[in-house]
Amino acid sequence: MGKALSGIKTRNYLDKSGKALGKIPKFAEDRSTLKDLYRLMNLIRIFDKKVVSLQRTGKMGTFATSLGQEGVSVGIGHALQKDDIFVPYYRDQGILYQRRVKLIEIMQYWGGDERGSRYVYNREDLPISIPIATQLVHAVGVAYAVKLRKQERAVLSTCGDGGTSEGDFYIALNGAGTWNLPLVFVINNNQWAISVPRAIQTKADTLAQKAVAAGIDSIQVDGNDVIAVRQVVSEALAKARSGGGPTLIEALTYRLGDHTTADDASRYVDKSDLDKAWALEPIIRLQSYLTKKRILSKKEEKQILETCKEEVDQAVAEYLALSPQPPEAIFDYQYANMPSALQEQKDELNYSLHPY
Ligand SMILES: Cc1ncc(C[n+]2csc(CCOP(=O)(O)OP(=O)(O)O)c2C)c(N)n1
Ligand SMILES: [Mg+2]
Repeated sequence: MGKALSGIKTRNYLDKSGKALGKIPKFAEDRSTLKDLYRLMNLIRIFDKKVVSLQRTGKMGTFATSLGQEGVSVGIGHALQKDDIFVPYYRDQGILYQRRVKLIEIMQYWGGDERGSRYVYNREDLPISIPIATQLVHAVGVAYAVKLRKQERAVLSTCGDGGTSEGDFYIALNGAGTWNLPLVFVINNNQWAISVPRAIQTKADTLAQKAVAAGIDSIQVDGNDVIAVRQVVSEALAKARSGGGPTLIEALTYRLGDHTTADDASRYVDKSDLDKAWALEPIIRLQSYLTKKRILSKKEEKQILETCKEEVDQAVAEYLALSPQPPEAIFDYQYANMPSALQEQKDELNYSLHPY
């Protein structure tokens, strides 16, 4: 590890056992909001598990779960306001869902059906980005447009810990700082970039401190404490909307599953590290708090899980009932006006599929 940089703060409200460390934020005094956060984290976990089963049975393409990181995506999604703009990476289903992107649309995307990125209820958020950190630069452009139009909106974009080693990450930070943009970056630091551990990803002691050179504010947050994520992101968004400029947030969490369905993490993740991380995961953390505070009864918890399961099952049934896209659809979504070279390839494919 390199030198620790003083002044980078870490925020949490719940300790490891789910006990409040002090005063909780105002929004978390509302019992139904807390139950909603609990419901959302469970919904995403159930959804992720189901999509993996679909992949294993040949009904889905490669998929990235957010197992263990639900506190990060659910906290962010809950903090965003309708008029804000979200520029995602590929492990953000907990945010997308709260942006009114339908579960079926998320499944269509991972199933190779490009129509999934044409969100029915939300046309301004950007589609999922797979090329690492490129979305951060797109977010700078979007935030620049928001600023030019003098709109009171914030833009939020996410990336992983590995993403912070990309040139695009530094370019985006520099642009956000230089132009004092209404932009919030959140790093989902799940401690792994496929099989590369955080410890050898960078010599920097924290990822948050990478903002210092760009002159922008940064903070770490306990990503397994959904209350803290919700609060820290809300504060950064409010600052962005009111002209206070950008923030970099490093959310500390752990990837409890494989990188994607194309990975087998048991080949490189130490079992005892994984066991330790399971003890800190965000759903149990909030559940302990809610139980201690008598906010959630066993009966309510059971009901919540059942409703989540029903919602996921229904979305999956709809997804499975869709007729598959024809092979030539792979040409259809890149350009508004298809270049002639691509048209030729499409014609060739059409001919080989339907020669007579
Ligand atoms: C520009 C680019 N290089 C390489 C890849 C291959 N790749 C996909 S995911 C990944 C690791 C990313 O790790 P991290 O940023 O920590 O995000 P996480 O998947 O852990 O959420 C890599 C190298 C890619 N998608 N894009
Ligand atoms: Mg990572």
